[in-house]
Amino acid sequence: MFIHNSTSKLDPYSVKKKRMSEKVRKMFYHAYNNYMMHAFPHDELKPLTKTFTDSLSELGNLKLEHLPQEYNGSSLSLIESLSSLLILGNHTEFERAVLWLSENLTFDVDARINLFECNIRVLGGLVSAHILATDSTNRLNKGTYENQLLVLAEDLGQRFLPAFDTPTGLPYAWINLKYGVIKNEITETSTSGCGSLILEMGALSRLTGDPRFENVALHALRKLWSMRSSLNLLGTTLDVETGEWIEHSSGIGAGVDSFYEYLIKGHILFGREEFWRMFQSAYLAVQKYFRYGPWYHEADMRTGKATFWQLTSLQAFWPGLQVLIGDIAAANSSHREFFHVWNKFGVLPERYLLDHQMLHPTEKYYPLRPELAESTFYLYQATKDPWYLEVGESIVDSLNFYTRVEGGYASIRDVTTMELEDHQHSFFLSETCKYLYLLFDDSFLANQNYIFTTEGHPLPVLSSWHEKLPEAYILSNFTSIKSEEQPKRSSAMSLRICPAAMLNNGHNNEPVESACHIPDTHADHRCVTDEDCGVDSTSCRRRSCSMAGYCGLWLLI
Ligand code: DMJ
Repeated sequence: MFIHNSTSKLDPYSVKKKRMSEKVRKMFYHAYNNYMMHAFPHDELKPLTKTFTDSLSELGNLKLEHLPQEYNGSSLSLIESLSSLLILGNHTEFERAVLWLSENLTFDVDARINLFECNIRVLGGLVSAHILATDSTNRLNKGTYENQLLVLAEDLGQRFLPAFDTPTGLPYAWINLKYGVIKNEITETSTSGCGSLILEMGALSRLTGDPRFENVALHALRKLWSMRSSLNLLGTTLDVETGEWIEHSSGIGAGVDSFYEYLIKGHILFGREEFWRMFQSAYLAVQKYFRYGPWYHEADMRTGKATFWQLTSLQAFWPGLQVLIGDIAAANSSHREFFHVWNKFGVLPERYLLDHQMLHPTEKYYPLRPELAESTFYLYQATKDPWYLEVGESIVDSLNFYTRVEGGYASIRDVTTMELEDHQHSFFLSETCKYLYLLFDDSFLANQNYIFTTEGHPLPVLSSWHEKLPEAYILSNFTSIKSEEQPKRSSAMSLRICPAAMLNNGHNNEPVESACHIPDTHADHRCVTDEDCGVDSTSCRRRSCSMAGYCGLWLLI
């Protein structure tokens, strides 16, 4: 995939991109400046009353019981904004924020936090910003940055470790930052809660040289994977002490979403074949048991029978994930359905009952979620189809029309009335604005391959972090010195898209299989069911099993 210079006269959309990226920049600063003015150093802004909420200790739906009087929050929205500030080119504010956090942030507080949320938002934010701060291209003032963010991240990572001290190695969902796991702690957690920690914890280990963070996250992930059913499906919630499933029904949305995301992104970041194998099986099972045309319903992990026919706002990240593995056709069709629902309501409702064609009676809200913007960004990167720019513009317009208020951006409580709620979630700064900006201006991605964590924090793909480099990576070596003739690639995804023309220009003109290839189970391509068949290397289309028992591209998607 070649980057299109947004200011180039050759790009017929350059004017629109410039106009839209400026619009999104203003959106970000409206949200950020209001947070800094009315809520900082607390966690999140309440844009209607211009006050604050210390939500980190409440994330995951439980209120903190032991919050000390003098607690001023964890500056969550500032941490979440760090990488966005750099992407927008605001080095001065980034540096100011880093210095403030270095001098003032402490995790030694009697606060019971949700491990998953704190991992993706705080640890991920700090680790990503540390890497960006130490990247020479970011021109930070020499001398002012002395790894302070990494010191904070390591301290936080160490406070996470007691959560993994369970008979199964699966971590508790909740931990007190000062005192560790509290007595009679809840033993229920979600699949994403214990199965999507590997990017942040792995990165922390690579940066500090302390293997414990990566080890505990890997151990938990392997344990979780061992609990899959014979259909390669997982449930949504489980008990960390017994290792038993509690909720057997699952889909690709809440409670499970980032589990799938971290398998493929873990593979890209760390080059572990093990993650790729898990991902292949898990992905095929999702496509087989959850997918219904462009929609994804939920199913029982034991039987594969459909349980709930619901579209949820969180599912909208799935097309973006499909872009990473080159399943563009499927990504495109699902994305179109999500956008259709967005258009119908003006934003994406949290839950829509597909079987009743109606909104869920209590989940009619839209908390400024990023997932549709995220998938739109990925699909535009993969296809350069200007239609995705139109989608992005429409998302930006809706956000400004319905959710912008004087004090920031407010969530929508009810998409049927567009009544607002007094909450600007931190992911609006780390994800929603970031993906919209990158859709229109991807210059940040020009010279480095990044993957984005589930909270939108960029982590560079480094060959030194790979345990073993698969051939396809070596042949398209992203660390090689670029000559004038060599096109710049825009991101880690470029290895994953199809058709993979670029990858076919290997040494001696020998054809190289595209990275999205999934081989058939049997080398002779014989099969009993579609599950025995993989994904075609040039078209990235799922093969299916013919009547005669051979894998092939028998059906059009
Ligand atoms: C974010 O915190 C992350 O994207 C997470 O994976 C899912 N929920 C929110 C955004 O909707």
